[in-house]
Amino acid sequence: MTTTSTASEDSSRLAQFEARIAADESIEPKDWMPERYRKQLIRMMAQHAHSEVVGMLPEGNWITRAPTLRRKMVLLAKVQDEAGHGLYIYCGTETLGVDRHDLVQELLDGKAKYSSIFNYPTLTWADIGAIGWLVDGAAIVNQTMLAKASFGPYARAMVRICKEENFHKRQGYEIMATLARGTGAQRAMAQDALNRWWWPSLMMFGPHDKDSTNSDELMRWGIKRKSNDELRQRFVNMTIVQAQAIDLTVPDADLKYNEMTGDWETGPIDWDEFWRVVKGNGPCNKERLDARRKADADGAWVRAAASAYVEKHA
Ligand code: FAQ
Repeated sequence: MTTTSTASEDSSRLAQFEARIAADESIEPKDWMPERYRKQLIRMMAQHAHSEVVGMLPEGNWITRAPTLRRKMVLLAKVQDEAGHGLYIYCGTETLGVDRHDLVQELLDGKAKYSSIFNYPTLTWADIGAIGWLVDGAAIVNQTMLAKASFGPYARAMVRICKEENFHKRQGYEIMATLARGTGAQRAMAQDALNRWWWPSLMMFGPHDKDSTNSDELMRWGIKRKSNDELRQRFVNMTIVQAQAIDLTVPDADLKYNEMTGDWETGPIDWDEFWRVVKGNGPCNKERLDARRKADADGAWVRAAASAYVEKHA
């Protein structure tokens, strides 16, 4: 009897919830939500927060080697921004009833996913340009849509994050444009960085729609507004023109323009490589997790001191 009334109560709440989604209302932390909606948001937001934090490592590697003081200041500011993005999103997950320390522990234990892109090495200064241009560029395309996500705290974090990502993208493109019109060696360095970051950037958008296990549910609940392939195509169309403008060539012999659709069509993406990286076997997965574990251990005394201070003044 109790079970039946709970089930019917839940189905009426679910109907109300879905009506709110259909009316494009923002869902806020204290509102009723299906458990699956909450779980999906925690999964996706935690992966996103981890990506921002792990994403500091490839670029952080170049702060001491930036070629000028101006470049160093810009890069330092950018890397700090990424830390801030991680913090906003971890805060957002806590509105869903989880503790960020548990999420971070899952990352340190190697159980949580983060974006595949951050498992590639930054070999030259041009890689810093390529990351800003391509990786932040891809992040903007993806996150501009997430700024319209149905969950209020996530959507609002995205609005602020996208503003900063725009600055990141511009500084990266400016580095690439400067190198591309520099000496022969600088130009070759820019082209080499584009060659190495192009395909991993396309993989950031996730598997093709037919292989995306979460998309249907996320789109039904207004968390994702566009599919992985739609966003990837939007990014390709924007970026090819930007590469042409600075006379760099995208490393894809099959790339062609489709007059009918107005889309640049790419050759096949190497999904074996993608899954290898996602499963922990990319070029830098071990190095990235080791760096996070070391940072966590080195920061233990700060956390202990902060908690002791809070307890003393409670
Ligand atoms: N890497 O069913 P779908 C940034 C997993 S932030 C690793 O299609 P979904 C800023 C996926 O989790 C970059 N794993 O998944 C920055 C799922 O596994 P699960 C991060 C991936 O969620 C710039 C499985 O594959 N941005 O760059 C990846 O519907 C510079 C099946 O996939 C976000 O996190 C991948 N690339 O769509 C920072 C944005 N793709 O969990 C520093 C928010 C898929 O079922 C420096 N997230 N997987 O075990 C999203 O928009 C979505 O989660 C997608 C994936 C589009 C990433």
